[in-house]
Amino acid sequence: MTKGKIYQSLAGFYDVHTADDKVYRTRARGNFRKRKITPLVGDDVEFQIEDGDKGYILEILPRKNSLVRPPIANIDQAIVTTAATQPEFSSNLLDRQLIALEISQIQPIIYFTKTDLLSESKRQELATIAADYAKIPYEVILPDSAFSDEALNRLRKLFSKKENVIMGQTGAGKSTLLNHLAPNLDLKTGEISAALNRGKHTTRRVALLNVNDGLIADTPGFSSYDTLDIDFRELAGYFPEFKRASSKCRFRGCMHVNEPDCEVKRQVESGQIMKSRYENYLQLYTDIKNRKPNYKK
Ligand SMILES: Nc1nc2c(ncn2[C@@H]2O[C@H](COP(=O)(O)OP(=O)(O)O)[C@@H](O)[C@H]2O)c(=O)[nH]1
Ligand SMILES: [Mg+2]
Ligand SMILES: [Zn+2]
Repeated sequence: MTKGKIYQSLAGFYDVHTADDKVYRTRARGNFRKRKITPLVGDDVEFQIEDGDKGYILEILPRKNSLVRPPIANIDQAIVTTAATQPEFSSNLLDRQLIALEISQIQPIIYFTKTDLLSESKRQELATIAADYAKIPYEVILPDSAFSDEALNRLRKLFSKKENVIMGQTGAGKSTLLNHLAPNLDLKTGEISAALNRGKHTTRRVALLNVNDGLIADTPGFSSYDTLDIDFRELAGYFPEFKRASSKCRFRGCMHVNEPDCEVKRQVESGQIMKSRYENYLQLYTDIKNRKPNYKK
């Protein structure tokens, strides 16, 4: 039996890379399938070689974490590619991604794309938003000019030696960003209109790429969201700045909604906590609280 890591998944095949840099095209055959486990890109696996460069996966080694959207395992860090415009910046979309990452204990890096398309006043607005996210604190990269060397070098430094994933809405600029990081990748970009015309993603492919000493997964992007698989009472804990403030709320277990003497609400009033984050919190809180129980679990 041989050990390796899944670098790519496509149409039921998994490309497994071994430590000696060989690649095997495999299928899933192991016992794990009975446990309803599907191999994911990023999985460390044990597999059996067959016919030289083919094989089948027998075992999936324990995962550190995994994401549903994009489907990937054992991630340290995620670059949340966020369009400053085209599509319009949405704090709701950004916060949902940040929460999903907090739940999976993956470190987010917020990278703003398309900053070159902003008017000066819009740029100022975004700079304030970026500074507020940096205070939470999140790692935020707002390039002075699109794909400036400074921005790219900061990103390269942050993700070397780690397993990273690039995420974000379709058309946010994920593939373009990766091409700037490593021009030899030559990834296809601008597939958004074709994707929309056909009413589905152009590609379901998820692949790990070697970039500057780190691994990074390009992903197809998404047009909608999965509901967050958490209890509404947990939600505030995934907002680092709420969690910090909550020690000063009058009630232990304060949900920061209707309770009196709530420090989170106080900090929203004083501007220490972003109003948009609090509004997104309330919206998600209500959504999660009102949704029907999931009987599949
Ligand atoms: N002006 C401008 N266009 C960008 C930028 N980043 C991406 N684009 C364009 O936006 C479109 C979608 O980019 P793509 O990388 O395919 O997005 P993906 O779906 O997230 O992989 C393409 O036409 C890119 O050329 C940017 O920073 N500035
Ligand atoms: Mg792409
Ligand atoms: Zn509170």
